[in-house]
Order: sequence, then structure tokens, then C-alpha cells
Amino acid sequence: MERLFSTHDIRPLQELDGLWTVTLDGAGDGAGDPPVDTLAGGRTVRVLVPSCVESIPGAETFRGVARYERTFDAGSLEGSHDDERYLRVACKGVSHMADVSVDGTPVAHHEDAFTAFDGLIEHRPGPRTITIDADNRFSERSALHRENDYYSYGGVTRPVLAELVPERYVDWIHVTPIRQDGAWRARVEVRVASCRERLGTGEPGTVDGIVLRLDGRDVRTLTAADATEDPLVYRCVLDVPDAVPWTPDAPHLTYVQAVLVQDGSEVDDLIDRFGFRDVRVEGDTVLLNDEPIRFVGFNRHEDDPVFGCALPVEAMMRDLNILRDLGATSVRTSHYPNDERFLDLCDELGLLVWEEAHARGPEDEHNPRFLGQSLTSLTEMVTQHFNHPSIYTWGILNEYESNTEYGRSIYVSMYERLRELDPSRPTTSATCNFPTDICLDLPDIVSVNVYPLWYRAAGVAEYMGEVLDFVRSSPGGGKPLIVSEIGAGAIPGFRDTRRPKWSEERQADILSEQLGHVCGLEEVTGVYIWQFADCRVTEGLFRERPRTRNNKGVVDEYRRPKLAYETVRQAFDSYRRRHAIPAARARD
Ligand code: ADA
Repeated sequence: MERLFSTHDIRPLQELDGLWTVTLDGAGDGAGDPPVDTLAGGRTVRVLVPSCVESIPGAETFRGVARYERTFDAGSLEGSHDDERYLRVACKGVSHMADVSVDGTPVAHHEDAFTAFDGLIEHRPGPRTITIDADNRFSERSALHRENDYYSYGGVTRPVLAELVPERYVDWIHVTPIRQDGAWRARVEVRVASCRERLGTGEPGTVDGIVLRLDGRDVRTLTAADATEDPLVYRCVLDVPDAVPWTPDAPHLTYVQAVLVQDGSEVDDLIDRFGFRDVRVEGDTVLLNDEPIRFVGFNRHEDDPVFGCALPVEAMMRDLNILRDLGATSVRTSHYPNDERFLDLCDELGLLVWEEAHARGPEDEHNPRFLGQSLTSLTEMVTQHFNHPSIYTWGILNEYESNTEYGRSIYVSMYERLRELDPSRPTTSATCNFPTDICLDLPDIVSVNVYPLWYRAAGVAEYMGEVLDFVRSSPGGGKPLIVSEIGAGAIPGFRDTRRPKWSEERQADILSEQLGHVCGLEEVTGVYIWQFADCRVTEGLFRERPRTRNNKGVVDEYRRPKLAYETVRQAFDSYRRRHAIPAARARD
């Protein structure tokens, strides 16, 4: 399932989820993981797409190139018999370097595991063979994927689609809701791409215009007078007098469709959803539709002991139900853009999302590719996820070098790009540099990762006091403040009433003290526990990682609750009661 709704009425498409063959060529990662023996040297197996290479028996620690192949009947895509049609292969996520070809012709190269990309080739009916080389090796070529405190899996980990597009097709729609004097308007932008231009085979074809529909009703036809060329983007502002707002308590979604008209016929379309809501920062407060918001929630990795990072939508919903049972009202997609179906679910459930661009700093050495690849990941994330109303903030550069001039230059470039891409949402980045951070002037929301009683011996009040004093006296003073990480580890099943480090008792004690303090701080807008579920990490890199997992989950990797589950549930309940935030779980 590509999304939670149909993205096209007109464009023919086929989801290529299903059985593919994969040939593995790997040699271990040299970073402590043992080499892959059984599958090195080119054994071919059949796997479901999407999934992770690591789910294949014998390939649990695979690092190398996995060659995926599948033949499908492109004739089944015929929706019209126009002469000039193109096959568009859309990959929602390949981990982490990808090369895609059709019948041996290269159509796409992509360099990040967590954003979508596509490739084009002229269409012809009949069998077509798609090959995807998914390379998950760590190397200089990929600055963002490396040994980490989460696991970089391999494979075709998100859905793949085959679509039939005309020469000119709808690339994306962006809707920005605008609230003025109690009435709603929508700024709509529609980007139209040209296959000829992308393939370098000729001048772009003409377009008559774009018909815009909201919830199935025609609302406007856009013509050349509404467009700017290079790239071709149609723009307008719609008055929507009957708009139903989106709020966490009543997450109403509105469907938008852009239909491309050429020679009098509707030849292509794209459907997306958005919500009538605006988010802004005023002083130290975050406002959603003019109401101050506060939230409690979790950092979550896309990680599962069975599925790796390729969680099926059922497992995403399982996680969301547990999060809501815990009383969470928000989730942070640490440390990369998430599968869009997870965001679709958050939109529907009214869970607020901090979506984070891919990067978990600091770098040991400065890879010259870091900034370019970070900017690309950021641009793709914002372009692709622009319409999700659940995303209230974009996050960048978790714990990166916010304490050096070099680091600051990276933050400046990233914030500049982010504000160009989406001036409508507040921005943030999680820092752990106290008291040396020199970048707190840059974000709209200041976010701090703090681990009192775990990495810091100091008591919670004492340590938080130091952090808050520093923030107040910095250019970040007076901005909204989020505790973006707080937590402690426990090895699941290790119970000991003497409460030693790593026992479930100790984790529950620490979380109780941490939350007891930070949830009571008036100036703290939101709190995210590190983390939701235990997740796999790279072997060898982290000394303090029993079981080769980050064990700070409140549930273990199988989502079995640890002792701290009830502690957190109670702390979140009393926080929500104090601030009159209804429980998400009460809404179903
Ligand atoms: C950091 C980091 C997380 C995780 C955490 C921890 O703050 O942002 O990814 O590594 O620490 O468990 O130590």
C-alpha cells in the first residue's frame, strides 16, 4: 500500500510490491559486524518488496550491494493510447545508495535511504525489467549513513510504483493554509514537470491549464497567466469559506487534486491531502490555530526486530496505538524523514509530528559531501511531506556541531534553505551543547537533549537549572523550549529490586524523577522521551550498548512494556490533565 488513500484518478499506476529476486554481494562492513558468509558471492533469493535485506536468513549483518530485479507487464498500465507516454518508476525509499535501471538502461541514481525519488524512460507495452541496486556500505560517498546509534539497514525498504505519465505531468502540489480574520484561504502551488526536459530529448510540450479540485469539487482552473516558467509552477490563493479546520482533537483532512489539461483532455493528475491549520511561534509559545499547544511524546526510530526499518503499515499502526495508550500526543521522527504512510496515520489520528531531516551528528571528520547531501535530504523531505498537517515543525541536524564556527556555517545554510522551502512552519534542532552552543539564534524553537541521572550525575533540578540558565542568557532565551530527549536505559527482563544500572526498576525511577521535574516546568512547551522502543545499533561503535541495542525504550524491541511504561503513562496523564489536553486514545 503506497499511501492511505488513492493518489491518482487519471494516471495509470501499478504498485510493484510483491516478490522480487535479490542477489547479494557483500563482505561485512568492517565496523565490527561479522562478514556475511552464506550470501556473499552472488546467491539469489526471492524476497518481498518492501523489506530489508537483513530479514533474509544469513544476511542479518549484510553490507554490500543488493541487486533487486522484477519483470512486470507495462501493457497493464495502458490507460490511454497517446503516442508519447513515459514509464515513471517511483521508489519511496531505497537504503541507502540506489541505482535504478529499466531493461538495462539507467534511469535514476539516489543517495539517501529516507526520501523518495524517481526515474523515467519511454513507455512501450510488454514486459519490462526493473533493476534496483541498493548499496548499504558505509563509505566516503555517503556522509549521512554511517555506524550509528541506530541501524542503517539495506534494501528496497519502502514501496515501488510503476506509473504511466504523459510528456508533461503533475510533479507535486503544495498547499499552505492561511487564516485571516477567522476565515480560511489556501495558497496552492502546482509543479508541472516535463519528461523531455528531464531526459534531455527535446523542448517541453504545452499545457492548457490545471483544474484544481477540493474534496472532489472544481474550484479553479489555472492557466498560463497563473504560472511561472522554469520550473513550471502554477500558483493561486483560494478562498475556502466552508473550510473545516484540522486540530489534534478533530483532525479533519481536505483532499486536493490537480488535473493537467492538454488539448482539451484531462491527461494526468495528482491527489494529496492537507489540513486547515496554521502553526506559528509568538514569544515563547507555539500556537496552532491561535491556541497555545503543549505536548508530550516520544522519539521513535523506524526499527523492528522482524521487519528492520521496513515496517508494514500494520506495525506502524501498532506503534501508534501503543504511543496513544501511553498518552503521547506527539512523536519526533528521530533522526530522518519517515515513511509517508506513518505520516498519513499521524494526520488521521491528530498526533503532532516533529519531522527531522536525516543527520545525527557530530561527524568525526568533516566529509566534504555532508552539506550537499544534508541539503538534498532536507529539500526532498520538505517537498515530499509539505502537506501533512500533523507536521508542526521541521527539525534539522540533531546534536550536530552547534559549538564551532564550521558547524555554525552548516546550520546557517540549512536554516536558510529550510525557510526558503517552507516559511509556514516553525523550525528547530536538538542540541546537547551546553554551555557552548553558538547557534541558538537560528531556530524558531530551542530544543535540548538532556540525560540527567543517566549520562550526567547531577540531579535533575540542578542540571535542568544549568541548562535553562544557559538558554535564557543566550539568543535562544524567550523562544519556545522543548526537551527533545530525556531518558534512561534498561535491559528488558532485567529486574532487580536493588535497582542497579540497566535494571527496569532503575529506568522507571530515573524517568519518574526526570518527568516529575521537566513536565512541571512552565517554560517547557513539550517533552519527548528517548525513546519509544529499543532499537538495533551498529555493533562495535558504542561501548554502552548491551545487546547491540539502544535500550532506552519504554517498550522493548518487540513492543513489550518495561516497568517504566506505567510510570510514563501516569506522568503523561497528569501533564495532560494539568494542561487540559485530551488524550488521543479517548478520541476513537
Ligand atoms: C543522543 C542522540 C540519540 C541517542 C541518545 C542516547 O542524544 O540524539 O540518537 O543516541 O543520545 O541514547 O545516548
